[in-house]
Amino acid sequence: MMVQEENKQEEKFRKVVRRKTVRAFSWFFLFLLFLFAGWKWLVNQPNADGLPKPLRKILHVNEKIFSGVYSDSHLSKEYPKSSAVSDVRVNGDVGMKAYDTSEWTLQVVRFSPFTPVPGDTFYVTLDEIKKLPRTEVVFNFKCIEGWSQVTWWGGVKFSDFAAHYRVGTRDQSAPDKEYAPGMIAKYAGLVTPDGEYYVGIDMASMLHPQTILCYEMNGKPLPMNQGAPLRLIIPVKYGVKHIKRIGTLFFSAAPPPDYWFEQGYDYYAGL
Ligand SMILES: Nc1nc2c(c(=O)[nH]1)N[C@H]1C(S)=C(S)[C@@H](COP(=O)(O)O)O[C@H]1N2
Ligand SMILES: [Mo]
Repeated sequence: MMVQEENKQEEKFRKVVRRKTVRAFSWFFLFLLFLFAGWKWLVNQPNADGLPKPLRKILHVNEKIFSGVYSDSHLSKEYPKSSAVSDVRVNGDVGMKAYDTSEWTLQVVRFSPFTPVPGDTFYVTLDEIKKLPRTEVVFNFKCIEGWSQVTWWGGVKFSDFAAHYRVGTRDQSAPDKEYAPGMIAKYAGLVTPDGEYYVGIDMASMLHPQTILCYEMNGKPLPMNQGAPLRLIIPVKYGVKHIKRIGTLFFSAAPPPDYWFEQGYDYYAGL
């Protein structure tokens, strides 16, 4: 009698366990199905600049939030020179094939919203750039691959360069005053001499006081593999925007082509 009762209880218990197990697995299976359907949906969405539209939208929202939170005057933390590393990492060699820097001049194309006019394109030598006020920045250089290092750079503030050559600014005395008022560049585009690497950057970030056209590293001339003779250092952005070996600088109202953006990365790449 006792044994029978126990068996019954056990049978009942087994049933409950079985039912619960089946139910749990069914939910789990449904969950997997849901994940799979969601993923299918996502990858089948129309693409926007190399990413499924919903993902691109998230990046746009990110950009809105962060460009609002950080004003143009927000400064990146600076460090003493003594904390800068001496063995600066070399990362990325697109557009960095063998090159004779003695041939180099910076090609600058002024923003011309209408048909180009004579004088839109001009060339600046390294000596001319070095005559502009020299500045330095020591900051934590961050790459989207997940590494960072405190590095020390020297050059001219882009804002000083822009004011001197009257490019990409609101200067009313600029020779391009025949351009319609309000039609100022929204972006700068920078390209390596061979056209292989290129970035597009919003003017607010370009004119930021820590953004420099850089020709020195650790107090010495910029090494070849770090972008000699001239690279961009822009602490408010991730490493991808710090283009090495600038050949051409131009300005535009629309976002210029951007190497890593075309691979699906965030255009803004702000910090
Ligand atoms: N011309 C050129 N500039 C470039 C790259 C590149 O591949 N080619 N890589 C970028 C990336 S992803 C990073 S993190 C930094 C690295 O700069 P470094 O080599 O001085 O560390 O350069 C940026 N500038
Ligand atoms: Mo990077």
